[in-house]
Amino acid sequence: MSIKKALITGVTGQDGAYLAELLLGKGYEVHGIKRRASSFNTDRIDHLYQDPHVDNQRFILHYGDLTDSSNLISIIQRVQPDEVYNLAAMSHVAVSFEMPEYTANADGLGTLRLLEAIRMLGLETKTRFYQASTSELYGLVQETPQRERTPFYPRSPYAVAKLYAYWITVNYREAYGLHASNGILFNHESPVRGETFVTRKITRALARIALGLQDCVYLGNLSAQRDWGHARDYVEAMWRMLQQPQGDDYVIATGVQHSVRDFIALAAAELGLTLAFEGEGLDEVARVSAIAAVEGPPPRCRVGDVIVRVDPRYFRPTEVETLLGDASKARERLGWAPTTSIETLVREMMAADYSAARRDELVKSAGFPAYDAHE
Ligand code: NDP
Ligand code: GDR
Repeated sequence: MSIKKALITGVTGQDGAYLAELLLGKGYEVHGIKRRASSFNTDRIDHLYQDPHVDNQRFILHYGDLTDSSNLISIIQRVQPDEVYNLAAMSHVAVSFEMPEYTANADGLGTLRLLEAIRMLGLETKTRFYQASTSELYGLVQETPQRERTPFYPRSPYAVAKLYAYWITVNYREAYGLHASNGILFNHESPVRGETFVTRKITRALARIALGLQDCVYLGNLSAQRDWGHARDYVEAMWRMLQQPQGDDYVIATGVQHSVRDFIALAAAELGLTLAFEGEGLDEVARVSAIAAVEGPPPRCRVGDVIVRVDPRYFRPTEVETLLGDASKARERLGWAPTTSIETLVREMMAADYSAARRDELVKSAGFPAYDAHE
């Protein structure tokens, strides 16, 4: 039997890294598309790197971009993939308000370019297609919990671009018989989540605050509610969708909801900090109200310190206030269920960011300038 080939766009992102690892573990030959950048951008997949000079390489990277059709056609022609996972996107909701046209091009038309490449190359019956759709499609929610039939009401240029991508995927399935599926994934996180998404911003900042590397973190809407899962569980659902006899659309979620405020409290508790939230809106702060003994160096912050402040810079012109998914269809048809609770997710993220902060602390204490990236 010939070895299965998968092509992953967005392989350098959070989900791309977890999916590449999963597929390599299943024996696939995995091809990934990475963008040309002026500095290295493969941190998340460096552990999977295989020397191109040795035989039987099963992880192969190609330069490419979702805004460049000829490049996509050429890669798909060369690879002849059995499965394409379209994970590439300008994926930051807040940034999409600043770059709406680029977001539409990459996230909306980029999906069309891939589908057209598969069709033009005559691969409709060979190549299965996964589209990274999103709970952001529900936006101003029309029903709770959200399921596959819940009406969409996108609230950002990102979500509107993803709405086009969702429907063009459905259209190619219906028009050309393509095995194409939308995974409507609710928020999923991990230690390699991008540092400017709220969960990672919180775990990274609290670790640095606890070690005295920064004083406080500025955040936006603390009342937003999300259904947060672990990326490792969610890439398994992507793969399962493409193993079904037919393409279809599935909600992937945990069915449990927390606010940003709750997430901060859970992350702080991992460091032995209890927080009191005071005020509302722009005045809101979270103050350390108690410190418990935990393993590792004692936190440098003191009871009474304000460690979270609200900054309107992080408010969005139109916000998605609440999301909660119902993944019953995925459970029944794919046999999929999440395996990671939010407590375990927070613990894993906090542990990784705490050890990264300790490294930075050591570098600083040795007299070198400490690494400090800001949004
Ligand atoms: P990331 O932002 O971590 O990764 C996005 C990937 O897309 C990166 O590899 C990035 O490259 C690449 N990319 C961006 N623009 C282009 C472009 N024009 N051409 C080619 N590649 C590009 O996202 P996630 O891994 O978190 O998410 C994966 C997908 O799932 C995205 O489409 C996202 O919108 C969607 N999604 C994510 C959810 C989540 O909670 N994580 C939930 C629902 C959907 P580079 O590394 O160079 O920036
Ligand atoms: P989201 O994730 O917009 O749901 O999109 P993000 O973590 O950016 O925001 C979640 C909620 O937290 C609020 N928030 C902040 N967000 C950020 N980034 N920074 C802050 O300082 C901050 N303070 C409060 C936000 O307003 C929002 O309500 C993610 C992305 O991965 C998308 O690509 C994906 O489609 C969806 O999840 C499902």
